[in-house]
Amino acid sequence: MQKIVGGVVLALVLSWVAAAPAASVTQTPLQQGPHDRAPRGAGKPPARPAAPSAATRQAGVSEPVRASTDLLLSDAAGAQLGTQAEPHLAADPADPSHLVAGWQENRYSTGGARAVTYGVSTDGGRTWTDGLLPSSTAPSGGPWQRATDPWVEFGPEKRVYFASLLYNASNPDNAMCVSVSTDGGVTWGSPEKVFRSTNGDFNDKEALAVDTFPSSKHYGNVYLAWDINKAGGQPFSAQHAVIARSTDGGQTYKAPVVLRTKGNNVGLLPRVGPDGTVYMVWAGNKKYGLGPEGFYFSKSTNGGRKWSKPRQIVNLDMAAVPGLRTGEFVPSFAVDRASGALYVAWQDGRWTGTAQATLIVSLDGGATWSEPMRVSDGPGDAAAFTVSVAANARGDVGVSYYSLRNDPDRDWLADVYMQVSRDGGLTFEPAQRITPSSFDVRFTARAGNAYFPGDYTGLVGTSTGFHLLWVGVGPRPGTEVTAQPDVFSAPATE
Ligand SMILES: [Ca+2]
Ligand SMILES: [Ca+2]
Ligand SMILES: [Ca+2]
Repeated sequence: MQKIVGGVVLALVLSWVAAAPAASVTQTPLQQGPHDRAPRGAGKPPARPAAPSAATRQAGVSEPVRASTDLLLSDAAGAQLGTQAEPHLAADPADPSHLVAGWQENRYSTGGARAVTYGVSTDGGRTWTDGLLPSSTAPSGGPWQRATDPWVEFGPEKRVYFASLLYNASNPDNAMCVSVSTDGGVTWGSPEKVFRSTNGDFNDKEALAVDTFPSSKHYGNVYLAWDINKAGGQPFSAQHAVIARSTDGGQTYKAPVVLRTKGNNVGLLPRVGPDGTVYMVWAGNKKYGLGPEGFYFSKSTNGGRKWSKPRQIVNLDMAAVPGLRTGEFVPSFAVDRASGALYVAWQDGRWTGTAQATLIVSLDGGATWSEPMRVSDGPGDAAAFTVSVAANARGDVGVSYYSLRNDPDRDWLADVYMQVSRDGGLTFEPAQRITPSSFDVRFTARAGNAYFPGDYTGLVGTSTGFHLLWVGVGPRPGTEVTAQPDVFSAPATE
């Protein structure tokens, strides 16, 4: 049931680019299923489950803080008012209480958002300030119609990089862009166009990494990776994996290096190891048009100029979640800054037929990988989805995910959970519930026919613990809109 075959997988792949300006892009519905039925109590919030029992929450878990403030509540451009989606999070390696976030603001159901927003906290996530990323889309004084795929990372000395996909819905113009802040995320420059396409190619799903290791020969290098959906097919003909680098703090970027042209390639995620090696993990397959078969791996030991031949490191038993668009074919990838251990986590259907958080580990720079292990410890029929992994300064490994385990029907009531390993991913402590009460995912934004918290969430390691950033639905006292998605933040420590 959960295993998706053939054409539906293709539709899911294309759903990432369904809002591409190419007129020939067809919005193919996701699986028909329970999401088509009317929400319970349509038009008003569904009945919420009883308040969580204290027993389900553990010491050391703080009350979540709302990080987003609905910057575009009077927006009249047809986007979904008050919706935030797809949050990402970075912590300054030199001061992990300094957090910078990015998310989508007012999501369009047809793809992308009205704007992307940055959030800054200098007190470990207790308080946040948010603002529209300047000069990007119209609401922030920029030329673009839509923004999406926010990705933030710290560089050295309070530099922060915010990557986004900026594009137009009315013409084929789209670009991979990176904005730079030199004051820790308080103010931002205009987005630098790393790579732009106007010929029908569609650039998508970027992620960024920065070398923040002073002893590395490539200290300060910025690496931006993404896929290019090539024009000329039905609607595309290929999906190339590429990586561009900047050696001048994001002022200019070299022409991208092509990692792989064969098959599909999506979800590219670069990470830098303590010796300056750049590692890349992404989802791919052998033949373009088929669904993702596994995760691919490549690395560069000379600052991103040359890359090892991509190879598959693990197979993927893709597990979608009915009615939701989740991170079902997006790997999360973390490097331990001290040991250099590599961690890749995702949702996989191999354990129970339903998505479960899954991890593989490499202790030798990606030469060999552990067998997959199941991390999520909820009931086998409750999906654990949109998984994130991070390592902290103590060498602990954290894995976070949304879970439907508190919904007796296993369909709409979600919580965020966190699991920690103290032994490098060999064993995990029982899941900690991060959300104090379940939220109904049907109040998140719509992407096509699916509810959409985002293709990923935020998770970072701090000095002794972790910090999470996710999209949930919380109480909104004093506003007319009582149920809508917001970005929430919480620490999880020992
Ligand atoms: Ca909101
Ligand atoms: Ca996305
Ligand atoms: Ca995208």
